Amino acid sequence: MQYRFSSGRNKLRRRIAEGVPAPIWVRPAIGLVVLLTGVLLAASLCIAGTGAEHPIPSAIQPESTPADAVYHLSFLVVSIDAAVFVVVFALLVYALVRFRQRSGEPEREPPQVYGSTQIELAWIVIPLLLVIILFLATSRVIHAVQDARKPASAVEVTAIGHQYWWEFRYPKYGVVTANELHIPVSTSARTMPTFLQLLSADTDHSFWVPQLAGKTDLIPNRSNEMWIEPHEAGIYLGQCAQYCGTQHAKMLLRVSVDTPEEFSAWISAQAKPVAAETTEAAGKRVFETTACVNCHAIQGTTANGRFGPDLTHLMSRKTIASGAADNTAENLRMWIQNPDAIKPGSLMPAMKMTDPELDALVRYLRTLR
Ligand code: HEC
Ligand SMILES: [Cu+2]
Repeated sequence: MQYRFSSGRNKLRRRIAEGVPAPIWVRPAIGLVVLLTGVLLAASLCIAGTGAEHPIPSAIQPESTPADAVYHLSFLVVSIDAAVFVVVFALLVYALVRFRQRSGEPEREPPQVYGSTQIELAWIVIPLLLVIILFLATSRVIHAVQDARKPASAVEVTAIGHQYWWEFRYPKYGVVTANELHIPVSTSARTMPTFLQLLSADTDHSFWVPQLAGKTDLIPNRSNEMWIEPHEAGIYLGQCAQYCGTQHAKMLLRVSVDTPEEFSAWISAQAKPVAAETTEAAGKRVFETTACVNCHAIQGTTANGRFGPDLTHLMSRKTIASGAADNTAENLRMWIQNPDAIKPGSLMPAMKMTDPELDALVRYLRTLR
């Protein structure tokens, strides 16, 4: 044999080369390293992207009342689970190391323990106590979230899930809008929670804005309720969390939490119909003489379709097609020419218009502020 290993570090390689099996800890150690790498990688993915520039909605950064209660509860559950994990694994490792078979020792069974009252009691009573703690903490949060009373100052919104977009109605104010929900911030000086009634026009959807609250489904022929009470003004992103068809993934939600002043300004602007006069009469004519009016409403015109989003204040929205594209002239044009170019499988048909018609139409839509 020509193997020449100098240092003790090469003991393992020499043993392998000589056909001596590797020590028994090698495989578990490799497994552990792989597992740890996986866990760290997953954790880094969760943390990455929470920067201000590309906000990824994160349930571990709650900014609203039901969401923070859920977060604190999950923190408690995870801490108890982690403590159990550490204790069980420490005992396991201790037993493995302390009572392992040593070379040279005769092979014999370790002493067997039967019917130890102490041990039996310990592993019945401790888990029982833990389960009772978890049960009480969970039911307290469920009660606080589900049985909250609606104060007189609450804002009421009806959210209706449609295949691939959201309709928001403010019955008290006579406002109908789509995809971008505006609600006021709620401070201790001025409590203004928002109570949502959740309905569906077609199939199951789920309203989920992780930083504001847990998920609640929108189910056909059923009315669900949820409420949110955000403490920080800002934009919160979310999305439909229940598979509802081809474009479920592009059924995004954008919640703008406004100061009370911004909110009332927004509401009164939304409640206004469009002006009767328009500088874009040609585009308006195209809109009113095409099937657009069967699916879309524009308050103050003859268009009163409800199958698609209300377009009265289209330009007050940052995005179109439920967050699928920014609300720019080019995207609007592309959308009307061929919605599938932005959102394949969306329920708006391509309208087959000529270029001049399209241009006029987009110019008209851009006046809907
Ligand atoms: C068969 C019904 C139907 C017709 C006809 C129709 N649309 Fe739509 N439209 C929809 C639906 C449904 C959506 C929502 C699509 C989505 O987000 O998945 C939509 C979305 C839109 C949007 C984006 C609105 C937003 O806030 O996201 C615009 C703009 C629009 N349509 C303009 C038009 C114009 C202009 C016409 C006529 C040339 C037209 N639509 C014809 C059903 C229709
Ligand atoms: Cu959906």
